[in-house]
Amino acid sequence: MFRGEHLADKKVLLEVTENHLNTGLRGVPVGTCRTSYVTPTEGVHYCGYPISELAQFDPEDIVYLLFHKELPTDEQSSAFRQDLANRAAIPGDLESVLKTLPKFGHPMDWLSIGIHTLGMLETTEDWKEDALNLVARMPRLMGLIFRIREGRENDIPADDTSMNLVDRFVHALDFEGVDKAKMKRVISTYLVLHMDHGGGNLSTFSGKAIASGKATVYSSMAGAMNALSGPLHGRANQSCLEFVLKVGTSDPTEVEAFVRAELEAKRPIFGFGHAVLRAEDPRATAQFELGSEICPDDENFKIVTTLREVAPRVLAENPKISNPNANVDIASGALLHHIGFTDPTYYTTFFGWARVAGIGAQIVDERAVLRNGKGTPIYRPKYIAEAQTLRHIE
Ligand code: AMX
Repeated sequence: MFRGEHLADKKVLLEVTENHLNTGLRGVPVGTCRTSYVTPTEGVHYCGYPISELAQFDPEDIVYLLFHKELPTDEQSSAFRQDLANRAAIPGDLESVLKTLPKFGHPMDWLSIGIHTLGMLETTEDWKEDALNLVARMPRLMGLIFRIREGRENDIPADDTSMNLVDRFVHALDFEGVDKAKMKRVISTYLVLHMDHGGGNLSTFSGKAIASGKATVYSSMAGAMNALSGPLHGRANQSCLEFVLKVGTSDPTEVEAFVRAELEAKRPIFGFGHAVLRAEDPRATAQFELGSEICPDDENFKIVTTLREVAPRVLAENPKISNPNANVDIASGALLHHIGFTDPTYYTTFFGWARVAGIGAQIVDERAVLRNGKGTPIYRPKYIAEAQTLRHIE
């Protein structure tokens, strides 16, 4: 058993009533999750560790945690890094496929197609092998997506699989005139904070549902990325930076007037509120700490810092809003913008890159570990025929 496993929770039964129907399975228990859970005050925990304790770790060690349910020792950590390096080479011509895609398509569609392509190039029919191979190949795919979409298709640096995950992405990207050390730090933190978020969020659930029919890890993950691309799910981080750019000032009085006007116009205050959390998301806190260290004078970071002071106070005036505090998306866009990623349409791809680890680990658990290794059966929730439909059958 790993740290923080909630055996008691497993005994909670829910009597499903008519009120639960057509609510998107909201709150209906459907399974157990071995990688993470979310609490209202401390947010997400990976294998029992609150995310606030993990934010400084390297992504490789957190991938290890999600797959092995324990943090690695130094020895295990270096062996795992070597293992990822051994898996990292792209087994075929991914570049040519990406070069045929329409550049005006959304980057999330590129990500999904890129993952699908990786699956067409090689699958092993072993859940864990495929999940880890995909984790190891993501940095190159991400780098290629950026470069090819931007028209920098020539002179792409050769892959160096001995590099760590983030270095390999930055190497493929090869941006000029940016502070690469800062870039690596922001991306590394971003990945760790976004790797997993319980079992029932839409992309994770969709990925596991697809895998339950024994589609490959790659097909399941491509589907999960399609789910993540929705504006109500992962794409909220794109909307959040667009919102910050719209605020356009860090003056507290003007920000407050802006927030009130948005609420008056019935528009959401992006970066605030949460379905489960009832405090500031520790992932937001970690990103604010990082921003205060690396870019305190960045205009967008100043705006989000003012929003963090002003918006919760204004939102708290509405008793309907369960959590007026900052969520994970508030500061991530400002940080990514600061290190050179100025186009917010790319932001959800970083989210997707991170989630490949958590969703991959959960797919492995559901397919090869749960129910004494037998795995969960194919998903088949029950839908009840409406009276009108029944009349047609008669
Ligand atoms: N701005 C404006 N209205 C808000 C709000 C916000 N930041 N947060 C909550 N509300 C409103 C809801 O729209 C809802 O209104 P309704 O009763 O008219 O439908 C009411 O307050 C009660 O909502 P809730 O129970 O507090 O939250 P929820 O579970 O329904 O929604 C969320 C959660 C995140 C969708 C919502 O807070 C929101 O829209 N936030 C702004 C958008 C945003 O930042 N999205 C990123 C989410 C990050 C994440 O979860 N990963």
